[in-house]
Amino acid sequence: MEIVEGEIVEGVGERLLAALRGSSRLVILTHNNPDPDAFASACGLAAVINFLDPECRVQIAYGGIVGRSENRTMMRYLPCKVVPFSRVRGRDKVVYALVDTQPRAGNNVLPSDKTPAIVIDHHPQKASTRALLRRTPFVDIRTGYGSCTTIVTEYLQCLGVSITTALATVLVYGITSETQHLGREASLRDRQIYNDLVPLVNMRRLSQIEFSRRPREHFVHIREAIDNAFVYRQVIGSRLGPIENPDVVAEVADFLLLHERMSWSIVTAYYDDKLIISLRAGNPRAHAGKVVRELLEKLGGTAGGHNQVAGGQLDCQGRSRAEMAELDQGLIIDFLRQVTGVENVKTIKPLVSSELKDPWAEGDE
Ligand SMILES: [Mn+2]
Repeated sequence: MEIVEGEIVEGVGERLLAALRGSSRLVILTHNNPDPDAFASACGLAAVINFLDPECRVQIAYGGIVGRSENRTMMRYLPCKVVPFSRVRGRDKVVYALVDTQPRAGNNVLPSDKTPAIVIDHHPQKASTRALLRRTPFVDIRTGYGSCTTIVTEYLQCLGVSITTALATVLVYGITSETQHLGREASLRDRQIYNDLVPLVNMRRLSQIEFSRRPREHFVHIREAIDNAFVYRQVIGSRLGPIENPDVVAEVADFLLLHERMSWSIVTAYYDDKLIISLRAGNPRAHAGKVVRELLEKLGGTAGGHNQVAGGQLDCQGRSRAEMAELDQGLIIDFLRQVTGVENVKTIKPLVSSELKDPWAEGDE
């Protein structure tokens, strides 16, 4: 059953239970390299399911890794255990829920032969996911919401599930981190739910998560990102080349957009045989999701996102370093053309370094 945007979540308990069809095990999958919104949504949904059916064993799992310091700290404080999907046993005997992602979106590890029981998300639907969603018993996608956490918190409230301090703290971090403290892509509902949750939060813990301490490598990554940073008109970007921590891409994209004169940031990197891209826009009506889809889908990649935050990936298995360098550079030029309207893009300048180096140069990892 599909819930129409803005509809009150009445009857959500019955509908979720019906979707589970009496199954004794539910695996809640987040998107790969989960962010705070994904973790918080998963924990909220786990609390909902535990409340509705205490007999059902709920596990939260993710693909990829958790690299960002804030997210690693958050993970330590989650009210539920979260494991890499590789650690989930009996994958054929469980039912699946997806949060903050959708089947076939290209950013989750839902086995390709599975139809999920539950999909809860705030990203726009893609043509490739539509057929599977029609067969999914419970679908709640609300693109007008700034965070997926807000949707799940509505379920908790609607069902009268008691929200512990630990849960409230991660829910609030899910919302604030996703919306930059309600300043980016947040709706009235995000704000109302945030206001309801704040009195329950352990503020000291919230602060510990947001201002988490970082390892030395973090500073190395930041230095490299700045060394490689370029500007062209109102666009700032950085090509990171091969990396070991995919979370760096989104983090650097956010960081570069702090530049006072820039309205777009783009960051590319290579991880796990994929070229990954993160886009950020300062304008709330920038259609970053559409821009990144146009950029990647013609090359066979997957992409998505909202107005100000978007990303995508392109499978690059078997390509040589030289081919990768060309592809990476080509994507940046294509993007610059699209958002600046300049047909013949040249004189891309370094942000601070004396000259831009090639992140794909041999022996430079
Ligand atoms: Mn989200």
